[in-house]
Amino acid sequence: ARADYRDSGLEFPPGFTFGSATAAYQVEGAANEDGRGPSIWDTFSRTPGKVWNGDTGDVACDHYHRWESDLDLMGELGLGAYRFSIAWPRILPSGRGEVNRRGVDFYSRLVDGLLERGIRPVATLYHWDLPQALEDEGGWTARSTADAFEDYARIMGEALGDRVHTWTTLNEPWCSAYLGYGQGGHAPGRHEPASALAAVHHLNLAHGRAVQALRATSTGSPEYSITLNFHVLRPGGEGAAEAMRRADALANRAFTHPLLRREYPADLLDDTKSVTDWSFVRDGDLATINQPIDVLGVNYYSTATVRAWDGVSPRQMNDGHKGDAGGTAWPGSDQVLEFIQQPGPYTAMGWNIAPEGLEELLVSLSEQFPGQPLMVTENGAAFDDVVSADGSVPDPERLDYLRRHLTAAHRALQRGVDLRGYFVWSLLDNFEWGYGYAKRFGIVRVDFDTLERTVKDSGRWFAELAKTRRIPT
Ligand code: GBH
Repeated sequence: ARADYRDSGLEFPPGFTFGSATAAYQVEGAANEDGRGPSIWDTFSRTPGKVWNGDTGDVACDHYHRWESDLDLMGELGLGAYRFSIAWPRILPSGRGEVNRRGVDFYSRLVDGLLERGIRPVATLYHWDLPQALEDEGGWTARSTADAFEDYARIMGEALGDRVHTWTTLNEPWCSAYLGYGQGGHAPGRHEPASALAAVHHLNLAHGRAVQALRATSTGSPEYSITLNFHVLRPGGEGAAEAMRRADALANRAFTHPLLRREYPADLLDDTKSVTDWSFVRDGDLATINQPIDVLGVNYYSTATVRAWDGVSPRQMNDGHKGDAGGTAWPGSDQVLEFIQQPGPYTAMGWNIAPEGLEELLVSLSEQFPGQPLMVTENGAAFDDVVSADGSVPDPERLDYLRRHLTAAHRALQRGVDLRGYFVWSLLDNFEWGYGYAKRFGIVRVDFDTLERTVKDSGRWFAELAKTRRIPT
């Protein structure tokens, strides 16, 4: 096998899903329309200094109005599935209570539009846009947020559970907990290590409650899933083995073990005992969290290099628009961990390009959790695209990134991993959280002045792959 992962001609099995992914706040816009309530990302992005250039999701890609032509585009690209998220504040403007029918109707039309085009709807209930009213009551540090999420899941199961192909409860609860409540680079922007760990548990609990509620209400036969972002760790110097164990506990096993093994790892509880006593975990919670899932969603972008940080006081991590990679300390443990810059090459995010990390991650997960089907629910790269004189968008670096990671996914398949599909992040250039519109991940370019869409070379390449199931030459 070639060491650079630049293979072509490799064939994926029949039934392997090729799709694209987006998230509500990143693409929809229409922030104040049809009864949508405010979310923590509206508040955060409107707070000066939090997001690059003061960008917000007020308009984003205007997908809320352009959804039909966006679905046409996906149809033209021959994509088999679309992973989108539902904005909780469109359904329940105050997080709980009265349902906003216009919000429900939008997603109902979207799902029908997908099915009409032969594209499977993969719906995520929570991709970070918590209703602000719930944050005002404590957000994910409060157990009541998991109660509200269960009600929201029941409403969505009743509304769409006859048609959705795959339900995903949460996207990357690691980000919600640690970036939202610990590091503060994501909404709601809090810097409280103990709160981050309470958030980890309440997100896990919310997942379990939501699976139960969706199962009770969905009349079709949807699959159930959660999407996690994993840290594929590399040693960064002295004391790195211990730092890697701690980082693996905090970042990976804090989610996989309650979800799939009905336990919090003993070393995690011990490592964090000076931060919290974990008294927010109540009798019965682990059984609730440990619902069988049909597929585990895996988001992968790069590896992470970690070492112990021996500073005297917890260092402030980077602010959001400078990102979460490189030289950052990570609260939430009684030993501060430091993530350091990795060897390149890098994407425009400063994240290192390491396709072998994806193969390693998929193999490792299938060894740790035998029999658990996996799905790559996000993989992709930001680069500074240049539009040609003829209007086309050649993006050879993104195309190369995708080719190498799809080769890695194929190698994992050949090593026996039960991998069901691959979703590219993202269909469209969109609101890249703390980076605003400065970073472009799309296989389709969006001109943020005219909102015009242009399929990039990587998009045509991905369409060819989806059509032939072979990595194009
Ligand atoms: C995903 O987050 C999101 O789901 C999606 O909304 C977003 O647009 C997309 O990715 C692109 O950012 O400390 O060096 O290991 C990914 C967030 C990025 C968080 C990598 C952890 C680790 C960098 N993850 N980061 S490092």
